[in-house]
Amino acid sequence: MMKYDWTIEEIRAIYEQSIPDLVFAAQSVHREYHDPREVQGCTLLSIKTGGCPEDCAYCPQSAHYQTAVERQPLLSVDETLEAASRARAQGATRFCMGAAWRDAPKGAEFDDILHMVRGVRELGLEACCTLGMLNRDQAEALAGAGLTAYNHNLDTSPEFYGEIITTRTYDDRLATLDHVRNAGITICSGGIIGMGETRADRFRLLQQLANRNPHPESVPINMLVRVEGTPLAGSQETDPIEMVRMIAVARILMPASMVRLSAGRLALSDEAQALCFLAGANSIFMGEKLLTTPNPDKDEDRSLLDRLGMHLRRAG
Ligand code: SAM
Ligand code: DTB
Ligand code: SF4
Repeated sequence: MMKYDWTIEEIRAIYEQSIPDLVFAAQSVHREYHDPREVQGCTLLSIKTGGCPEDCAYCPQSAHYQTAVERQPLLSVDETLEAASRARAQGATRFCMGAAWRDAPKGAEFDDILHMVRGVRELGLEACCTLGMLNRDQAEALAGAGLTAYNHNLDTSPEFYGEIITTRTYDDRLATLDHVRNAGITICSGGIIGMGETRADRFRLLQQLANRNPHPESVPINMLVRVEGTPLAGSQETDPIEMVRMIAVARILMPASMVRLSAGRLALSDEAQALCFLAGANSIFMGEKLLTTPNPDKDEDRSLLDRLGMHLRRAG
């Protein structure tokens, strides 16, 4: 049942159940809407890397922090489409292009992005971009090029947001999501756990996502990747069980959405990842790199899915 008026008390009650009860509830919902053996493979490519003017405390690409990330200007359309072909050959059905921008550019660079989107669609892949803030015209142009989805994470609760990012507001984020929705592009929006937030912040993030009507079609749940040089480098390790809870609750609140087990998989055992799939995760990023940080390689993922009797969603 679709519901868009979740209260914090309802979310808390779901989140704080025992793991057997929570995972059972999530798996039951999952089976009503999805094939429990199937996972979507998405491939990420950083098309513009580093030097970002925003100060997101988790991010190795912010120009505010000294990290090992090397800056790279926008890739060419050809380089990007070659990477998309390789992703398709590896079994990905969605190709996600990420850029370290505060907002999407205008002019020649934006035209390149539109070409990339058209090219990715022509390969028969879903195309997703994450380029920072968009205005209405940019969202409409991306829709015209055939963009499937736009990723723009809310990251955390409105209350905790200012502790993590000071160069933009939660309302800026919501405004871009509205432009994306109004242009007819599907929304990919989720968050990060392990940044020092409380459970109450997680409930509020889940509430913000689940009370959007329609729900975001895809919900990435990231576990903080602690990167040397960022303010959050010394954060405490995240308990993988909290990741399972986040995924399960996202699945229950947004039954038809794709829930993506996103950044942080290298810090999860095979067994923890299996629990995440049981809890309703049905999408992963494939390939040895996310945007700038490492990710399990495709052979490891194939072998894990094999051992679990699961498989990647086939194209088409
Ligand atoms: N600049 C654009 C933006 O912020 O929307 C797009 C790229 S940005 C890197 C995309 C998302 O990556 C962020 O919203 C954040 O949720 C996630 N992310 C960045 N660094 C991360 C980290 N160290 N650990 C986990 N997730 C991270
Ligand atoms: C999302 O939620 N996670 C991805 C994607 N959307 C763009 C990005 C994760 C980035 C992790 C840090 C890095 O590799 O730079
Ligand atoms: Fe820039 Fe995005 Fe990183 Fe924030 S998360 S610093 S906006 S690249």
